[in-house]
Amino acid sequence: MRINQVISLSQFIADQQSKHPEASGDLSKIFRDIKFAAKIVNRDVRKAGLVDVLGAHGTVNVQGEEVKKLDMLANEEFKSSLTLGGDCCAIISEEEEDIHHIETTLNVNSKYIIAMDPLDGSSNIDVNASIGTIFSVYRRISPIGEPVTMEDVLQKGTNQVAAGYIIYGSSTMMVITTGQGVNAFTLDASIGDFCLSHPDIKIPKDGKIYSINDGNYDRFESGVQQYVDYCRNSTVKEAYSARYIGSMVSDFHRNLLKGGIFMYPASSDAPNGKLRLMFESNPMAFITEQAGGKATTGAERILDLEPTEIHQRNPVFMGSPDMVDKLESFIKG
Ligand code: AHM
Ligand code: MG
Repeated sequence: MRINQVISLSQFIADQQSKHPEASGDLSKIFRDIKFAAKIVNRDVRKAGLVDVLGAHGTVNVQGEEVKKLDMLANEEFKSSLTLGGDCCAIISEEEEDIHHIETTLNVNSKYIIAMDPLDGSSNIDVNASIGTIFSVYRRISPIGEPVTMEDVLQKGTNQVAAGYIIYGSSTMMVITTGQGVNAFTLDASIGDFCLSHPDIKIPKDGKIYSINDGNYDRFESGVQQYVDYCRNSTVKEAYSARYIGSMVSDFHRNLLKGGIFMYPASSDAPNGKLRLMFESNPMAFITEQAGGKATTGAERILDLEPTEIHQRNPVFMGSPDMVDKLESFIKG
């Protein structure tokens, strides 16, 4: 009998680390903890309609947005798993105003910092559409054992050691990069593990999908409006399709696999756009570039942005390189 070879996420990370004899193995442990939390969040998302976890939590997060119960649960679950694992010394989260220091003896002597959006696309929770978790892993700059500083958590995207997202969709999938390409692992519920399903993902060089909140069109700068006009009015039959669900992980994931551009531009009422550099832009930009795509604010490469505050926002254009080039040519006039 022939048995198909199944590569689990843990096996894959271990194999990658074995190519670097100097690696301590701590990054594998970070993925172990993220994987564990992802499985718990996945369980909660799957039964969200059955138990009382849907709907607003009744508080607002640090950006003044309503916090849903599932956001809170996901935040706690990732924090808990990363704390118990002992290999993460601090977390910054879209749901936390400040640095979350982890002060157990094990954690203070660890070197990794996590930036995360524990449940992105929260407006989709109540309507049963796909949502996701986004994360980045950074190595601290200050000496191990000392209190984690702002400089440790506010690092440029180019400093990411790893990044990824988990999409809770028709299946649950984790898409990751450690700077050696992009790979995706689908959760096989029957064995309870993430298995390599999409090795070495490359985004198509060009695409047909543009994803943008068209309702904001009147408030975009003219270059962005012109690009949207270009996509809408292309004379080539069926040249472009608009696809936008309002859940970054879902919109991004579709474009990564099929080719396309995801856009969340600045608008006259939101001069830096909506998406957060540390929690959404940087991890997705790292994945985009590792898959052969481009990620820009329209003026500069996202991964080169110098962060100045935990919750800062920036305009986002990312996806197939030819589409991003075209968009930039409109912005530059
Ligand atoms: P959230 O982190 O509060 O869920 O907001 C981020 C989400 C993204 O997933 C998505 O791309 C964007 O907000 C959609 O915003 P809009 O509804 O303004 O189009
Ligand atoms: Mg978010």
